[in-house]
Amino acid sequence: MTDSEFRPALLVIDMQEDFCPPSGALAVASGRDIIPLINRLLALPTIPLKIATKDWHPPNHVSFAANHPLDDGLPPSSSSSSPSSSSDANPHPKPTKRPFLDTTVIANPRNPSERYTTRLWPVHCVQHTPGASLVPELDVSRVQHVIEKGTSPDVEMYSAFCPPLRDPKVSDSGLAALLRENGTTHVYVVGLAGDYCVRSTAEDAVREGFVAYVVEEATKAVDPGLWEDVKKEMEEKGVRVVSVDGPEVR
Ligand code: VGL
Ligand code: ZN
Repeated sequence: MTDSEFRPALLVIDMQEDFCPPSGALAVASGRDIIPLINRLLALPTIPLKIATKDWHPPNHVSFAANHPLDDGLPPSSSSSSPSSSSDANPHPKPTKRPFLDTTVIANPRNPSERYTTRLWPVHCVQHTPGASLVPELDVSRVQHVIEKGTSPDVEMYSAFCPPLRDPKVSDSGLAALLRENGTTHVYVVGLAGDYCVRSTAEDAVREGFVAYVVEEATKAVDPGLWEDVKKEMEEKGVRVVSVDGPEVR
């Protein structure tokens, strides 16, 4: 392979307070520990393009368990749901579904039979809140572009490229076009969470025609117990999971 065929980009996914201990609303265990390594990657002069993403939800986002009344008439898809309180502000909150479970949502309000299953989460990364800010230790001075995703209230969006089902209601994030404008051939995906946004972004990168690496030490999973399986599934889709200590990769 000639040098002209290797133009890498670094994609730093969702390094935000809400995904980090000690106080993030959806803290990923050890999520803060990967910041020094990500800063080392950000400092590499051999990577010409560095992009960070932010999960950037409106308060009424579909992925928040607190936005799903228990009695919405839609079947839960996993486990049983029991009431959870939603907000301190309301003295009589309507019981809502619990976070960390899958639920059925209506994809198209004009056609309620169009449904899909998605995982519910605690309220996190609400636009303009402290929890949505990038962690201050991250060396953002090296980042040329910040991409916001998950901004449409009724669409969950793990991938930094575009929503699942390529929903026509939601505009593409512009990431693929940005990479192409820069002549990018290979992407290195790092950040949080390994089993959700990092994974979806890397898989979409392959679909978009890029060579995609996930740097294993530079990510952490919401569910570390499933990480080995997630890695296999990513690799089956053409993502290359690599180690910073491994052989030099191209
Ligand atoms: C993410 C769950 C919900 C992520 C975002 O960044 O991996 N996970 N929203
Ligand atoms: Zn989110």
